[in-house]
Amino acid sequence: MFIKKDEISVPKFQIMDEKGTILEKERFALIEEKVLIEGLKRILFARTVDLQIVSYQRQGRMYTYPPNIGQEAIAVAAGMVLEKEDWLVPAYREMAAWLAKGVTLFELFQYWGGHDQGMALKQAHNMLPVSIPIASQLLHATGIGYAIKLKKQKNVVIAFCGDGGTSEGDFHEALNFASVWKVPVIFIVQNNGYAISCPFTRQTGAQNVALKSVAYGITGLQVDGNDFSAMYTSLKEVVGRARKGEGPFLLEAVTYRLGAHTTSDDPSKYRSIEEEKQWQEKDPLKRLSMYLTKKKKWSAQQEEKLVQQYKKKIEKDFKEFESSKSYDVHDCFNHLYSEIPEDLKAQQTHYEQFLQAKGVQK
Ligand SMILES: Cc1ncc(C[n+]2csc(CCOP(=O)(O)OP(=O)(O)O)c2C)c(N)n1
Ligand SMILES: [Mg+2]
Repeated sequence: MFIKKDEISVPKFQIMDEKGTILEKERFALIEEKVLIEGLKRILFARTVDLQIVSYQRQGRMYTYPPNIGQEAIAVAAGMVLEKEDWLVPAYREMAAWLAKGVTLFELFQYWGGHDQGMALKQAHNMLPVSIPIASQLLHATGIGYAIKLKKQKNVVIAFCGDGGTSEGDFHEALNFASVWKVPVIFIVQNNGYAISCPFTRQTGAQNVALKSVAYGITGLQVDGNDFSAMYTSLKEVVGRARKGEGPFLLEAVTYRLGAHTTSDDPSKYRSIEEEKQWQEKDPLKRLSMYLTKKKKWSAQQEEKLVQQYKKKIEKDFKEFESSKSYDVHDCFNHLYSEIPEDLKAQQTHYEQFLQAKGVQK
């Protein structure tokens, strides 16, 4: 009489396992080697930028930042399948996809450096700004999908959120209407195991996120998000079907946040070193470089040389950011009220004093 929820199972799609062994030979053969090399280079670049930003933050040269380390294969694959006119609707932990859309390092530094101009997105085409309010962006993604359909365009939307985001009402509303309207939106949930300190087991009573697609009447899939080849292959197919008018898709990318939630978080308070070590073995960068090294298409020396090149570029752009005009402190307070209330005025004075004491104000 009842739906047997525990008997419905969702297989996790994987092509290359943690040791770099190919499990799905036919599918793997369809990926050109140059795509794998490009994927690895982009993961390496995103990783280098990520580590540098954390280091700048630790030196007091950057504000709070959410590290991407360990999750990069997902955003890299998304960035590689998106075409110019396609839309990217980001959360905040998929930097490689923003870079693919044309966000510059300078803008990235500006944004995480607290300057609103960083998300003016002067060069990135068809991308929404980063969304810090969890899952609110998904409604916009469905709306953009609706507009694309209305205009009879062939573009798609890729929208990101995290496992925590799936508990928001906005997630439900976005997926429900995406399904009803059959819009070309691919919802990628980066399930990195945690929403700050809340583990996935306490996020939902469901087995996983992918299964939720069934209830919405949406096609879904669970993918090993640390397997670049699986992410690339599945997204290619999923984007293709959305372009043909086959409606929305829910893709759960299973991964792990190897770093802290943000630079102000301490994960040792809520998870074990053993758990972190287990996931370090599944690192997407390690996996792909291991495979390509075995094939003699990659080497540790080449990787080190690239990291040095990337670091030079990052350092140059970061210095440019540091010597650029900092944001006007008053912009935090302006444009909220026509007449600024007394309590806000007091906050403003306090803030100015704080910045002066830190020697930040230019
Ligand atoms: C609407 C809303 N509620 C709460 C927060 C505070 N908050 C910031 S990040 C976060 C956890 C999000 O976790 P998840 O969706 O899994 O994304 P992750 O950070 O793991 O990438 C929360 C609760 C917020 N930014 N927005
Ligand atoms: Mg999460």
